[in-house]
Amino acid sequence: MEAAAQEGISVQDEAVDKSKFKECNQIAFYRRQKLLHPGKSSYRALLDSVTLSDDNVKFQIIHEENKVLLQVEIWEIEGNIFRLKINEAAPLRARYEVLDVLIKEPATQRLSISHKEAGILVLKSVNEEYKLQVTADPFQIELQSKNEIVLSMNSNGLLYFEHLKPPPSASKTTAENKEEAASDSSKEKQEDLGLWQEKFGRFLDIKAHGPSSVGADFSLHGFEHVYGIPQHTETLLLKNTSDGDAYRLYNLDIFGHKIHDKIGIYGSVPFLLAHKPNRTSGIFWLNSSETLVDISTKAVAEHVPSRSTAETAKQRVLPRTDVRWMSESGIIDVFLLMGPTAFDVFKQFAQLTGTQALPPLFSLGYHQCRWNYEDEQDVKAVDTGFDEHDIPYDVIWLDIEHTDGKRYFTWDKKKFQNPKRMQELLRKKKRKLVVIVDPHIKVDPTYTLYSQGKDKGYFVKDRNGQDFEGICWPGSSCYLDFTNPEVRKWYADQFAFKTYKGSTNILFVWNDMNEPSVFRGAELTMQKDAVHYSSWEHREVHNLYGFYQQMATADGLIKRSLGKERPFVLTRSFFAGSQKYGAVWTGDNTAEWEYLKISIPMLLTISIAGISFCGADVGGFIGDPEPELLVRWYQAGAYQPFFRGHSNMESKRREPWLFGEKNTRIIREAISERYILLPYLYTLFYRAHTAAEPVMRPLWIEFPGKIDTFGVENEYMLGNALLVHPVTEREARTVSVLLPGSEEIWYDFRKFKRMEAAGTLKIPVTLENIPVFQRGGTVIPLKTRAGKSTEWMIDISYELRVALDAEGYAKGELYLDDGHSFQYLHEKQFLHRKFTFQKQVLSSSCRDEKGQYRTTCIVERVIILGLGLQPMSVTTCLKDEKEEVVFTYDTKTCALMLEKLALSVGADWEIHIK
Ligand code: NBV
Repeated sequence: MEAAAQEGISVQDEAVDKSKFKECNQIAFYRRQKLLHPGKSSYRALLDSVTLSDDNVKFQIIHEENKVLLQVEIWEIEGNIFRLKINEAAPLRARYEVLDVLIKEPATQRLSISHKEAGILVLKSVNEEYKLQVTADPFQIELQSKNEIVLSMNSNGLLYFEHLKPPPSASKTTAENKEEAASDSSKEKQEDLGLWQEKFGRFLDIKAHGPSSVGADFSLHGFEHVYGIPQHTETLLLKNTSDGDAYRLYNLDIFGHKIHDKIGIYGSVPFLLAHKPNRTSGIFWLNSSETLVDISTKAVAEHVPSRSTAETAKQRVLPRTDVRWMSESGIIDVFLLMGPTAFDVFKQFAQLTGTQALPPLFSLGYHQCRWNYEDEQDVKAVDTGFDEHDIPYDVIWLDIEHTDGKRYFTWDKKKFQNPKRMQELLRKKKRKLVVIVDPHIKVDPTYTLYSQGKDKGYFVKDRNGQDFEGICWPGSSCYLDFTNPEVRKWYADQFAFKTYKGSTNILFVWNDMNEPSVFRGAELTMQKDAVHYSSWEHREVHNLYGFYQQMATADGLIKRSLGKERPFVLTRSFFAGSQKYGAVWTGDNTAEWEYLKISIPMLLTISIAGISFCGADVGGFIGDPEPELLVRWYQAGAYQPFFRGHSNMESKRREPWLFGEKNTRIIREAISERYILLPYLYTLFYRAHTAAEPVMRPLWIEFPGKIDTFGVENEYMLGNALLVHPVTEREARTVSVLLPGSEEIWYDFRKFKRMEAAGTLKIPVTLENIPVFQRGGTVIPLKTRAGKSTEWMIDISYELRVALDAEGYAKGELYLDDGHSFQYLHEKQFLHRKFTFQKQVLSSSCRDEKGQYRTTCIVERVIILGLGLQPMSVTTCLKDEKEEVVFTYDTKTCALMLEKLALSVGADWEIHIK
């Protein structure tokens, strides 16, 4: 921290101060929007203006008081998605529209007019399943699926649109201006509304273009469970905000953030999911400026239309959730994802923003991080420590101190005299290195990145057109403008091996501080009146800053390998679509039990917002975990997508072997379990990559009809087959586990025992491990043992864990490829196998004929759980060859164990049980 210390920076003291961050009522656009109360909307649709094209439907709406016209456009997008855009019909200047988040211009379908009568326009979708009813006065849109109202917009009359105006001085006569200046009360009022400028403590935000806030309300009919809109330290189920703060989506670096808070931290995805037993829907509010979301669920009497003339219309009381989105600027661009299942909603969101990038296999291993591993010797010692203690690990990380004075892309020459030698050592051990690359650039004319960035005009500007300078780790810093495609290209080129001296192809990257974090800035971030590429103010793009940095970094890693290798980039700040570029983590958590507990709903929320590759710092970043907490955290992390131990500079050393023999053993076992599970995890990532299925899922996704699962956040499903219940209480002797679904059969994943019944069970626990259950009806591919790292495990044989359902049936799959290149994509170098158990036969067949990857690996062990009777014989059949197999059958657990098999992973074979 020396450079920062020289500058007198102590962010660790500075940031915990809550007064540095705004409460909702300190946000001017929020106060302004809140002046509009639910009621009759002032907007009226001009249905005479309707035009219908192959692409969309357009019409205008007018505000009855200010008479400003807004243009409404509605699209139907293939796959049950509707898009609604509202912008000024004739804005004073162009308003910002988010770029680069949608992977392509969505393919549209032609909406047609179903009928039009006075004041009502009804549009129908191509397949006639959906109807969109536009009511003119007040303007309102209702979306129905087969006569069921699913969603409506502006039914609470909260559509809000601040049209752009000339600054007061330009629009008013001098006399008017003088009069205003003379009136203190009017001046105060102006400041309070924060129209042209807004104060927060000593900070002043000058709004060159004046107020430009937008907002709208949506009602979700019949829904009382809503999820999503990360990132907050909050519960999985979104809470009612009626008597408190709204959920804030504004990327901020809040060191020591507290738990159960709706303030935005680090990343935002403005995507909300609503679920009821027969339907899941989603709302994606595509806006990258500061956004607030109010949520209110209530029971309302709804009118049920009569199905026949004989039947009279009824009233019934139904839940309804109202969601009010408020953004500081931009336009209204919202996607309504109609599901109807949760998996459909995930696909629809991925159709818009992309799927999870397929991670290189090593990155699913265990990562060892610390601020900081001091020098080459330290790295070597930690690396050796893992081998000495027989603990698998894949990656060691270097934090900011590895650089020459926080000049990223450089090395501290004293501590890291020969970075290539260090990497060669790691390479020999089949391990990788990740280094941190922050977005701030030290103001130092001798630093190439700075001088080039300056000369080329690549930094974000302040409102006066000078390079914006803020304080961060290196002291005075400039911030690269990643919203500029040319800057991104140049930045990506910095990762070329010949440019980034001392880097090799085992070096991967970590983007931190990219909210962006600006010490001493308002709310510790960049001021909103800073100016980006194409003259857009920072307020428009704030939530996209980290997204763009990760995009450029991932691109750089791909480019340096000439397009051959998959990148790995971890980012702290993110937005919708960040899944395309790598992984995210939840930032600076604390080494306390409550933070372990909240990490589960936080990761679930990020996962269902499209970003499967997520994790929380194992052990808790700030402070020192007691050994029991650390052990429990490893056990939880081993079953979460991104698995990294990390600790703060002021925390004590925390390598897994520093807590006594017993704890070392238990941690070793937890990490080894993770490595054994990798074939399953990698297959899940392939499904996330190809079919947008979240790797880590809330129970309700797998059990959409079971209301008792809707609020569960202390356990989760890993894929469809494993239920994981981390232990998050000190000295726990039992945990209460919900095994959902009355028809389901669950098996203890380690003891093979079939659980007596589904429902809530008290499960005894010891420190040894956490409860994990396999769902009947599934087959999980595993490795038969762990190795020193993923690369050491390529040839290790497989085990199939077959768990039978009530019908004696099970199925599962295995995906594999070289684990690092793009050949799976371009040269079909992958293998996708399918396993089915039915009528006492386990068969292995090809799931995707396109795959051409060859492996010599074998399935060595098969364990079948829940086999009612001891078999007389077991035979393997490979082509025409039949072979009797020796087996053991445990009458207590009803588990059949087949060992010493040699069934080729890539071949079709069967195992017959008689
Ligand atoms: O680079 C230092 C840390 C890093 O270890 C941590 O993971 C980040 O979340 N970084 C924040 C900056 C300083 C935090 C006080």
